[in-house]
Amino acid sequence: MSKPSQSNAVLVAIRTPRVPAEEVDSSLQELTRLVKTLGYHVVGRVTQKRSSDRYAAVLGEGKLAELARWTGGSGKIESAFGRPKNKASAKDEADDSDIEEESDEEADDIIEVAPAPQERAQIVIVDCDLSPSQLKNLERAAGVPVLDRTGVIIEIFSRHARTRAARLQVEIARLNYLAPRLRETGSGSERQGGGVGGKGAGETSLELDKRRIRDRTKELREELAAIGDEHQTRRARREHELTVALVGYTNAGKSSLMRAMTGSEVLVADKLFATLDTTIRPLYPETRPKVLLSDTVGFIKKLPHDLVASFKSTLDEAASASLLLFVVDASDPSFRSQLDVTRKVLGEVGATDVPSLLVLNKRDRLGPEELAALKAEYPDAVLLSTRSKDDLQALRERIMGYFESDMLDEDLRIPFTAQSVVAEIRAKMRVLSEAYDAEGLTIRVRSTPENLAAIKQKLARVPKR
Ligand SMILES: Nc1nc2c(ncn2[C@@H]2O[C@H](COP(=O)(O)OP(=O)(O)O)[C@@H](O)[C@H]2O)c(=O)[nH]1
Ligand SMILES: [Mg+2]
Repeated sequence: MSKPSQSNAVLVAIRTPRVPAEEVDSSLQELTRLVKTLGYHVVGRVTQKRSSDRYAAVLGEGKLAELARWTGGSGKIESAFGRPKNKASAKDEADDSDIEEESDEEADDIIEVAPAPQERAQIVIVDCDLSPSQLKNLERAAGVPVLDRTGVIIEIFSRHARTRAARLQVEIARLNYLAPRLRETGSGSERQGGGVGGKGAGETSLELDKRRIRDRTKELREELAAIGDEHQTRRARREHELTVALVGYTNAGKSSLMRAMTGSEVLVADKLFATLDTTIRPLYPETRPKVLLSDTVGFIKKLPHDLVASFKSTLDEAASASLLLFVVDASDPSFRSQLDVTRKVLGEVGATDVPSLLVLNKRDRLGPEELAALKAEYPDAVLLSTRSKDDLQALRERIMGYFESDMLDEDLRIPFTAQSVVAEIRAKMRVLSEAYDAEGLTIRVRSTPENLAAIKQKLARVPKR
């Protein structure tokens, strides 16, 4: 990686008594994957048991200091200018100390020494949603930007939004998220959160920023309404392309499948490149006709309600696909309910008429009995592991078989004057046989009806000698 120092993250999680430990872990695992998707390298984690995740400082004093060791911050909430804490946070701080003793006993991941400078994190990412003032406090203590779960998800959605409607939708969500988190920016780059009572020259500019956001949001909503249904145009654009969209929860194995089926291992090895790269790629080795695979943004557990609309619009890719692959982690006990949600949401985004195939992934994690039971339960599904070359080949054949069942075999008569058409035929159709004679070429092809019709139209326009 060229600039590792720009991309280290440290994660923060609070374990509250109400949430079972497994849930906190799986949520943190999911967050780790989301954060990697954004191109960050997770260098450390700071977790704490607390009675609530609503404390003004989020973490207790000891844990704040631990966090600061990762980021090089002060570990203190006071601003750099020594402004005393306002009353509200001082009171919270007092509450904190009650819990502090209990929580600091949990020594599972206390880091005694500061990490090496190259291991320092440039961002803190918190696995819960933070109020604007919590975010501000944590940024002060850490001395680096802080992103919460919703912030991470919005960022991922905005990278995955492709159509204009999807981009508008995500932009609206981003502004809604941003508006209450805006704060005064002092002179220079120093972020100076004006305390609760803080009034001053800056306030007008803050008000101005907020008004700009309101205006912009209104504009975006109007634009969104004006676009109406893009479905039709998307369909038209894709008509001649065969696309397969991978859909399912994060961690199901969509990206692994994508990599394995499109031969893009090299690119994915470095996440920074992978995220900049488009997520639509042709099957490799290439097929005739060409089949494109697209990786959608995964379904996320506990998706905040405000983000549901933007999440759905990032699924546009799937709604215009020729075939959907529902990918599930068959070793995850909750895959059936996840599959239900996936199907339901895809119906809601207008993908009801797209044919689909169920892919039960990670079969290497299951025993013979479980495998037999799954086969009986889902006789039409493809049971596979992305780590098995044979399984991947079988899936490839299944996909091609599906498309070919819709295809037509036909003899095309091509005069010598139409060589350019031959190149197009080879690119778009599967050539079954070819024979030359004195006037030209006869090619027997297997093709989608659309491609066949298009080529025949071209051939009809070719001047006869
Ligand atoms: N055991 C096993 N793990 C897999 C398999 N396919 C993917 N994984 C792992 O599952 C995790 C999630 O995979 P990923 O492709 O990133 O999932 P995505 O979130 O759906 O894109 C990764 O740690 C993969 O290495 C498989 O066939 N077997
Ligand atoms: Mg993925």
